[in-house]
Amino acid sequence: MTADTGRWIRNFVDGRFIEPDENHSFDNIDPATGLVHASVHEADATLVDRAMTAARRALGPWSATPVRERTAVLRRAADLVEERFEEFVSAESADTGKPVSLARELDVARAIANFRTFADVVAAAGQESFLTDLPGGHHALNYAVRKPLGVVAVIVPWNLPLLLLTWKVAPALACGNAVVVKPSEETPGTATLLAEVLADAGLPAGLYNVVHGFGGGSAGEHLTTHPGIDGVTFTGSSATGAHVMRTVAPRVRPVSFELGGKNAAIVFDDADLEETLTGLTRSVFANTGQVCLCTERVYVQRSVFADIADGLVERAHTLRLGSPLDEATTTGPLISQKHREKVRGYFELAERSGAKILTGGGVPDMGAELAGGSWIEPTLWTGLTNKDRVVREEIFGPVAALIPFDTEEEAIALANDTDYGLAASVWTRDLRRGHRVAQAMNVGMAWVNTWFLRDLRSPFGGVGLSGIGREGGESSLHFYTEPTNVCVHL
Ligand code: NAD
Ligand code: 6OD
Repeated sequence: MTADTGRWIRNFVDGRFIEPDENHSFDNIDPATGLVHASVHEADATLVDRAMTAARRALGPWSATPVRERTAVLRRAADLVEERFEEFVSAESADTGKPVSLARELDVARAIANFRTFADVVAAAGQESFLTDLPGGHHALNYAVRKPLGVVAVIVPWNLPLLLLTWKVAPALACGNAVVVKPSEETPGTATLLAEVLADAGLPAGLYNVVHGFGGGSAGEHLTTHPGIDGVTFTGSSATGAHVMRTVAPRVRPVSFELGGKNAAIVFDDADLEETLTGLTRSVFANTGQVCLCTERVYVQRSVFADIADGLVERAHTLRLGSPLDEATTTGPLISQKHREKVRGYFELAERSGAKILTGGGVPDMGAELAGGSWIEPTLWTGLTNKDRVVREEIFGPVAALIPFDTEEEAIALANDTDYGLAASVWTRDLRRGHRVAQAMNVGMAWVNTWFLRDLRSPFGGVGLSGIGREGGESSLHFYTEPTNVCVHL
């Protein structure tokens, strides 16, 4: 089974790739060069409907398939991604512009881990049961039977395309669901390659369908307005999440939303300087700041403010922007020119708000070959406060504002002063304080002396504008299944 016809990235419906239509296509741009590297077939409403029909048909037999057989397919898929590792790395890097080293270490490695972990989690899952005491020495047995949610719409963004897709598809399939996935229009490649892998792993036709396109008026809207969806799992911006929620509200479907963030780091004066600077550098600049968990607000205790600011600037200068194919490159471009314009808008706003630019603030000269790419300089500011829009709104680029604080209470108040609530990190050698402050963070995930260290069995998600619900481990089991409680009078 192969997806690659050279120029075309095709839709995958009911176990086969669909012949592309020249009149319904869009360009796939390499963010590092600005050059078109493929054409993508845009799915229309009819094709989305075919995908939904195929998924519905495949659902019954799959949900009745023993769990060990379903999870065996996931394990084979993990093995096949491993066999085709470099192909996935190239496809992910070409779509996103991220360095191949990062795609290897993060995206493709995590796709494999997602399949294996959720195979383990679902294979080991039990069910809730309660022995209920009744008057007169009688009892009742309550037990909950978990059934698949059904046909699940999976909508993902462009920043970690394969990681986020497999994070949803693996548990959904293991739990006995069928999926129709809509990758981001910017990054259609690896979702399409995954169709080959899942078919080769023995996944029956109709259980994994890929429809390409945009949001409104395109595949995203066709999918979310389809009457056949039983649930939606969505990762993307808060604004789109809210829109999708309104779309599915009349049909009262379950949603899982992993949305934007404006994440804080709190650095206390007793923190290990080297460890903190290494962690902060990753958390601000990883994937060119395009990770929902990235830190854009760094609160630093006043006595170490200068050390942290100087150290971060020094480390920002060691980042190596360059061709994603160069093994020495640490930092790729932003995803698109459109996104770069948004980030540059915040650069201007920061200056108008009186920010002092410690480093960056512009567009780098990348030489003729990369001149058409959406490159941006890693940027650090001081002189801003929580009142400034730059400190309140998600920018989603390699940027952070450094803000001083004096007391623990002040740091907690500053970090929690946001409409978002995805992630935070706390840097201190005082572990009691680390636990205390991490627990006080109004977020879904808080780290102490580290960042983006993930155990896939732990709950992941956000509060406020950062989302609804949790996925990961048992939380995924809960989202991708519906319990029927059976009460037996013994
Ligand atoms: P986006 O919201 O623009 O798009 C996300 C997906 O939704 C894309 O596939 C897009 O085509 C689709 N979409 C857009 N409009 C739609 C509509 N009307 N109906 C159905 N689908 C629609 O987000 P993006 O720019 O691709 O990604 C960046 C955002 O994602 C950032 O805000 C980032 O914080 C967030 N994000 C969050 C997490 C998390 O786990 N919380 C992870 C990654 C990214
Ligand atoms: O690590 C994960 O499971 C996850 N969902 C990461 C999301 C990162 C956002 O860009």
